[in-house]
Amino acid sequence: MKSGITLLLGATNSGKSTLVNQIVGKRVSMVSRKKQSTTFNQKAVKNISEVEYILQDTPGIYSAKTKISNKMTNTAFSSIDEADLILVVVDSGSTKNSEINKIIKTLSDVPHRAKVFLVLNKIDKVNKETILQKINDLGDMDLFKEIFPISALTGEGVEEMLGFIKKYLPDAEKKYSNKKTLFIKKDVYYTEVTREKVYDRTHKEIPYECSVTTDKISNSKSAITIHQTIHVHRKSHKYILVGNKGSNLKIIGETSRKEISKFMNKKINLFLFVKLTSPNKS
Ligand SMILES: Nc1nc2c(ncn2[C@@H]2O[C@H](COP(=O)(O)OP(=O)(O)OP(=O)(O)O)[C@@H](O)[C@H]2O)c(=O)[nH]1
Ligand SMILES: [Mg+2]
Repeated sequence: MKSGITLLLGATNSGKSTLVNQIVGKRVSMVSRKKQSTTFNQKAVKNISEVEYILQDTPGIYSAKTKISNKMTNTAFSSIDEADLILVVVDSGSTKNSEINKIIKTLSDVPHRAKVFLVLNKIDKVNKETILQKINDLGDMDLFKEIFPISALTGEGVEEMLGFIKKYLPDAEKKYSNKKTLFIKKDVYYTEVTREKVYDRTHKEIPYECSVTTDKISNSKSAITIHQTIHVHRKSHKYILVGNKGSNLKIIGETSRKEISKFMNKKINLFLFVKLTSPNKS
């Protein structure tokens, strides 16, 4: 039996959470076309024959220095010393290398025992020349044991990658039961799902300025009833979030409810409230 932690590091939007979901085969990590969708280091687990892959998703790394970016970057880097393997995930179509340079620098400065691999993601949307160029740009570094061109979205190359990296995982007993895929508390998971739907249905600054809380959960035999509040700080945001005759809020609630229901395999009653609060209260 092999078992170990694989840490995913990369710039925001490079596709780390999509890759975790693709491997686990379930939506356990929040994915968004917007930046900063993952905000904490989240574990998920996948068993394939005699191998237990414990995947650790992280927030995107930022080269820019703002308060929030620093916080996210520090969170992501905080798990480096626990990792057996590290996958550095790069968007093959992106020409920006400042984040990956920051990761490379950190990995050479911070002591760790992990083997490091380069994952060139999103190969479904770039041509071969672009991929080769990227390999040329990043591939000759001593740091990476191997380079995997993959598409986290379509799954291309993912199985081969897992097959290859398993030999670098330590021989160890299984740590988690086969049933366990979710490593966060249920209320955090419910909050994350709704937050993702708010991201999808709003634009510009709103997603970053509002927050979601799960206030009450009650379980019965047939259903789980969840009460949540979306906290906004401006009247105009509340107006946009709720939408014409509540239409936007309705879609947010419905998509969130359906996803939670699919995951929990149970009927979900979801009550969503929108509350105008001052920024430091929510
Ligand atoms: N075409 C294509 N799109 C992808 C692929 N992987 C991820 N995406 C898209 O890229 C966007 C960002 O994906 P995420 O998985 O949220 O990226 P992330 O690295 O987790 O981002 P943060 O959590 O903000 O750090 C989403 O719109 C995904 O659908 C891929 O292989 N191909
Ligand atoms: Mg993410």
